[in-house]
Amino acid sequence: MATEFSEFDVVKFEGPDSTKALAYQFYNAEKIVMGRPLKDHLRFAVAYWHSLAMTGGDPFGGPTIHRNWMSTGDPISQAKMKADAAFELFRVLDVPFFCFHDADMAPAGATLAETLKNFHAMADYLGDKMQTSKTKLLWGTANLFSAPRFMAGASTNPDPEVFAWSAATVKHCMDVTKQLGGQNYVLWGGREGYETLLNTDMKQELDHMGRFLSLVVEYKHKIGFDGQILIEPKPKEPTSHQYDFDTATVYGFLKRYGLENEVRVNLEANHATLAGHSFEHEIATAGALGILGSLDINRGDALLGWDTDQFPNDLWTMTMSMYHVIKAGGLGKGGCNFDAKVRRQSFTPEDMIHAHVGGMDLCARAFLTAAELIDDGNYDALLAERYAGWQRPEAKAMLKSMTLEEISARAEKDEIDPQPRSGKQEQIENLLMRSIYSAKL
Ligand code: XLS
Ligand code: CA
Ligand code: CA
Repeated sequence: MATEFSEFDVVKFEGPDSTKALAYQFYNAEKIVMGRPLKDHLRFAVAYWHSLAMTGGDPFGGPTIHRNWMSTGDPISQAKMKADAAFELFRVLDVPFFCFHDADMAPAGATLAETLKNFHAMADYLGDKMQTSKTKLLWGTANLFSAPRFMAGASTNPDPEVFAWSAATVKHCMDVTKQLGGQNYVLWGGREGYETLLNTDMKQELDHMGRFLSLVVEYKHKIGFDGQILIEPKPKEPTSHQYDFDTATVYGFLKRYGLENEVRVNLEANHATLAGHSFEHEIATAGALGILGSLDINRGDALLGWDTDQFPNDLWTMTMSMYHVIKAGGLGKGGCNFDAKVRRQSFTPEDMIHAHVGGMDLCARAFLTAAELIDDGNYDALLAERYAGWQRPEAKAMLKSMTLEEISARAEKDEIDPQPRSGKQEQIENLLMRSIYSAKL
């Protein structure tokens, strides 16, 4: 059946000189970079929730985005029309992946059993659509935050029956993710945190969250799901404090519950900035700790203090983010999921396509520039020079075998006298500015 996106042609790569608005200037999917096609490095995904389910509503006003499937027929036929539109959007963008929450793709029923029945029916419907589509599933996840039962959290809820409801939902979501060939399963702790410490037993809640995640990992192995389990850090909103605050906090949590070799992170740009970090900081931290999993691509608004989830447009930060992705060994089974929504006034189907084309082109340009930056080696050479002293034998010995007394004795004997050295920040900034803005791609 024709959908809102059916009338659009597939967006094609036309190169940097193209003047066509709906064409890729930089996302040349098949271009070989570092030995592999660009599309296999970036692994772009459309987020079902923002691109198909968002209505443009905000705390001050109702929906502005009205699609055909939102008002025609019963809930299951609406979900099927939405899926038809989703696969048309994927076709137009020529995007290799998508991501979903259970609640985006299937309507809730009156009971848990009915909700799960709807979900499995829609999973079969999506499975059939995937047979004739190039677009695969990057990750699935459960919405454990919208329904009123989750108002005090899911696995951290004081009511054990909410823990059980959440466990059932995640079990079925993992089954469906596996059924559809998903490559990751994400847990975002929407309300896993607190609004006030006054009514919260933090230790108990953390233990429950640790137990829940252990159950997820155990089930993953039991069903032979060979994708990655990912936690998505976010410091606040909707709760005033979320337990998965940032990458470093999540790593501490994983260590505490013995899951650091089982679970990685799905990092979102706007969550990084809400935590007072840059996106590249979070990626570099995950790289350093060996837990980089996947990326949610978007941006916040420096003038607004909340999670605005806008499509990205900052070339500098995206290039440095991609630099750290490459340094961390790439995204592996992860990818770049556009967890981004068009603005309230951008209600046409064409707006949705423009948004993704711009985001994909920005990431592609950033990745190509980062690869070039690494290839020409000038930036890495400056970094290496800064740490060159650690190549000396006495420096290496401090990291390996020497005791504190031996280090002290050597320092005293050699009468060491370290002098301040320039950090070369402005020189590095200039070098990067030239590389980023004058890259010949
Ligand atoms: C919300 C989160 C959410 C997760 C998936 O802020 O970004 O969309 O990515 O539940
Ligand atoms: Ca996200
Ligand atoms: Ca967000």
